[in-house]
Amino acid sequence: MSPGRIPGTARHIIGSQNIVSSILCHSLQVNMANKDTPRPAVLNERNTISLLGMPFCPSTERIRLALGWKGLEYAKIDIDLSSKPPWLFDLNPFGQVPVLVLNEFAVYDSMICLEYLDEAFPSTKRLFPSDADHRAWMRLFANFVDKRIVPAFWGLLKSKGQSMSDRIAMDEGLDILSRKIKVPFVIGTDLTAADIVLFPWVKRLYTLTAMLRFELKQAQILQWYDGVVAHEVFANEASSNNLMRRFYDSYSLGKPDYTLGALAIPERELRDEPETKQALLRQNK
Ligand SMILES: N[C@@H](CCC(=O)N[C@@H](CS)C(=O)NCC(=O)O)C(=O)O
Repeated sequence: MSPGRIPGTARHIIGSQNIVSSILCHSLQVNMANKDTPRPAVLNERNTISLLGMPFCPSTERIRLALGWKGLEYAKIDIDLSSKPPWLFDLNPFGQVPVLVLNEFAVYDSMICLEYLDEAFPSTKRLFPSDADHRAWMRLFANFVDKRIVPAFWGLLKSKGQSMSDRIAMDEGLDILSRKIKVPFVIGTDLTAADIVLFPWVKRLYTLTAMLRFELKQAQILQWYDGVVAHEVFANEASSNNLMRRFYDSYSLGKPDYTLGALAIPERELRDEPETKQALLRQNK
């Protein structure tokens, strides 16, 4: 069990209900479910949070980070997006991940999931500030990431860094963000949804520099990233850089290899292995 998680029986207030959760385990329930995989029984378990996701999906990463920050246990159901199980569409008509399921209620779209987690579990660490202006600012921040950074990222990935318009859009977007971001966290001293929303994208820019032929130069963003990447929640929940590179390599060739998702478990053991200083030293001996 990762540090900071609410172990065993946990008590949460959901809406007006006071729910005592039965054992909520953070375990892999299904590894890369495909069209032939039956609907997992855990989806019907009372008071158990299930996260349907994909190990390399940046939106799923947001939810893993949020659940980690809140110390909420959950059952992980990874989906093979090249062979979607029919029951995924019952939970999200768009057939996308992430999807959060709790007591037969399904929520999708990462930003809506983050807001839902804050409202459903008000006694856990908050992701959003309480006053209207700051909440709106955070939604605008997320909107900027999703409308400016995300499309430029896909454009760079698909063109292997050749698309000049995406290169310019990314640089301009990062310039704007760097003027909004504080350190160690986006709004200053507290970790919030803004850090969680941005992190997976900066991580990808950082990790895929060679593939994207794009160098992140904004000092403020680099400083912010260095700080959050060392934070316990980010260190525990972020996915393996090496597998991520292999996955995006296959994605950029138009054939995303979702089978790599099965290797992402257990992510912690595989994370960064060939890249750590020790491993490099061993290789170079
Ligand atoms: N706006 C959504 C985007 C979700 C999304 O694009 N999910 C991708 C995986 S990262 C997906 O499910 N792709 C499969 C598909 O679109 O068919 C969010 O933030 O949750």
